[in-house]
Amino acid sequence: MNTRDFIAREDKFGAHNYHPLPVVLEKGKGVFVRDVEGKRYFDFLSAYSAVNQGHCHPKIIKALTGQAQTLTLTSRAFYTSALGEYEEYITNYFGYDKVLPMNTGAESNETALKLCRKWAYKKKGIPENKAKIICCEENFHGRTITIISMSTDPVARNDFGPYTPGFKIIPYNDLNALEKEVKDPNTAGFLVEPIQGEAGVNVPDEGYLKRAYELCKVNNVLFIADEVQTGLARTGKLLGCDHENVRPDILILGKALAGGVYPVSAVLADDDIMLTIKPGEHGSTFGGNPVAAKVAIAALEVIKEENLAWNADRLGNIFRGEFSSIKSEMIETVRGKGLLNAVVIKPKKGNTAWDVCVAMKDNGLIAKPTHDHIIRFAPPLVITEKELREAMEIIKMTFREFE
Ligand code: IF1
Repeated sequence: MNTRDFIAREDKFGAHNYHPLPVVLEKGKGVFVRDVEGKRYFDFLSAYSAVNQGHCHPKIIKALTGQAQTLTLTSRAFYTSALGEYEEYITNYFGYDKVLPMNTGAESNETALKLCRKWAYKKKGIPENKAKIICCEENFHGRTITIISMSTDPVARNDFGPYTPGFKIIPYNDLNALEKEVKDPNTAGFLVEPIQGEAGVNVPDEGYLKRAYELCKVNNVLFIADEVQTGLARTGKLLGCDHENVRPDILILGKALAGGVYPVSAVLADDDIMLTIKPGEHGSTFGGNPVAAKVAIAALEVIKEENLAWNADRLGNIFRGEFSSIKSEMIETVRGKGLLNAVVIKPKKGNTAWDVCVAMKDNGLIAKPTHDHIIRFAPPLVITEKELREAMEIIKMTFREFE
């Protein structure tokens, strides 16, 4: 079977809810992936930041296979020797009293919303069913019905109604709008991405997160950070919120929490919030299973042992510096933090961001466009300076081809 056959098979038997770049991947190691024809690529998507630690990281794979041969799943009907170890590790790592383990980013966002509402009724004293959660235009928090009820993206949202009520959508990076809404006594929380990923790596103004946090504090509103994409060293610090020394009341993690080998997500909070949820009120069959627990510990260890935040910060600066030196009419702007970057593309002679991505693929580097005109560049954080410079040559060569 060749590339075309593999694509035709997915097309025939799989739902058409994605439009992938025409490359069929078979293997991955570190910053590289290989396709079914044996061609090697720099991976500049990193599974949307889930493989920050690099593909098939030996330490994480060891944790996975070791636990897979020992005990995989018990449900939360029983205690396990692995879960407590993980809970202790991750709460110390991020400095929270408690963790609630889930599997996907969407589930952990749902968990945070439920937790916020529970706190609103049990602690803040908001009247039954009146709690309101503020979210931002162009957010991306996942794909459940409740989460798309917060979405302003017609593609994510249209024809999936009726929608869940209880949200107030305000513009991102707008403190005046936030100030007005947090004052409503029925406002329970503010859910925000420290940098908006899917929106095209929207970096807010300096001071936005800090001031937003203060507005929440003063008005007894929970500051909830969706760090599913920005967390775990991606932006050059352990958390996106660390850039402004903000400690979220509720912290949502996913993706790289398992280094891309397993779906693991988590919600962290202190007792005052977390203990408002009582036994039976929330959970999941797989959340906190022994494999997830061991894999997440390994994935978090790798982030520290290999100084991934430091590497992302340093190489991100080199990346944006090099990019600004590319002379191409197609490049409108480059923006980002650490190794979460995006380039805004101005179409030229009918060539779009998609065409640039296809050409980069042919030249040995894969990345994916978002919103037609933006390309995200987010390699695994284990990338070395030498590899980054090599990748930059591929990117530069590709843009030259369109001149
Ligand atoms: C897809 C985007 C990235 C996320 C934030 C929660 C979730 C995500 C900040 C949900 C997920 C993914 C989902 C993936 C594409 C991808 C994505 F383009 F859609 F926006 F990364 F940029 N919060 N983002 O970014 O996590 O439930 O998927 O584990 O194909 O939908 P999930």
